[in-house]
Amino acid sequence: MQEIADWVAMSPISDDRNNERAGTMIVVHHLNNSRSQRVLWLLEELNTPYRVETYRRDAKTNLAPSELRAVHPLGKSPVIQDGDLVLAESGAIIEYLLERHGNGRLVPARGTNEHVRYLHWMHFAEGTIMLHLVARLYLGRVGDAAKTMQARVEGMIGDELDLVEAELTRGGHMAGAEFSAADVQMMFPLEFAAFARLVDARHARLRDYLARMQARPAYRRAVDRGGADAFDAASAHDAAPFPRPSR
Ligand SMILES: N[C@@H](CCC(=O)N[C@@H](CS)C(=O)NCC(=O)O)C(=O)O
Repeated sequence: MQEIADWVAMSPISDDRNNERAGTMIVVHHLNNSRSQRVLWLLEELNTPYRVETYRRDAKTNLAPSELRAVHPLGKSPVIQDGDLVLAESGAIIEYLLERHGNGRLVPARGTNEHVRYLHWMHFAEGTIMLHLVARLYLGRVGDAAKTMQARVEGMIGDELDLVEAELTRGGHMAGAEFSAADVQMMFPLEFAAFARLVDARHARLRDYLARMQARPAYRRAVDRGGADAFDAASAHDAAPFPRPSR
């Protein structure tokens, strides 16, 4: 396992010009049934070439294999490598890839309402709804002692899904009429919520949105590259099972 101090000492700062001269290709360290699906999907939307290194969750613990710790000290997915750069945290990866390979695509113009909404959903995905979905998953394993907290967390998730439902009346995407990287970032928690059966009859637009996103050609190509995904309606039957959070 790589020590954290060694990893910091490596100064993982990419020198773009050197990478381009060396013709290096982005490597996506992809874990099945995970947030790295976001990165594959974004790269497909951008038509940016990349190589996939696949890791499988442990069939019993559902955790990532220890090999991922050799790539990044936290051992989580996604991680990308671009030349000398090693970068974790899906939101940061998305912003980095857009800056380097986006040429302005998939980000609403600065100074517009859409851009503000884009910022909101980009941060909301990991900072709010994913936090509550993971809390619910863990509290579900505690038993009766966690019931009060679980009800509180479920209430917050319900409000958050209602907010997404309302947002979708304003143009059909997370940041207005146009598809953007906020859709890529938000899909994982929304798919996870649907998988946990938290998306219900109140969320008709959200259900339609999930189907529309999963039908995008770039999303389908990402599944082809990364392998069947437990949260994708079309390939879930071929995916390694993911333990469904209980109610
Ligand atoms: N906030 C991080 C979360 C990273 C994360 O927790 N990834 C999960 C997969 S969705 C993981 O690697 N889990 C395996 C494990 O914890 O062993 C991100 O957005 O990249």
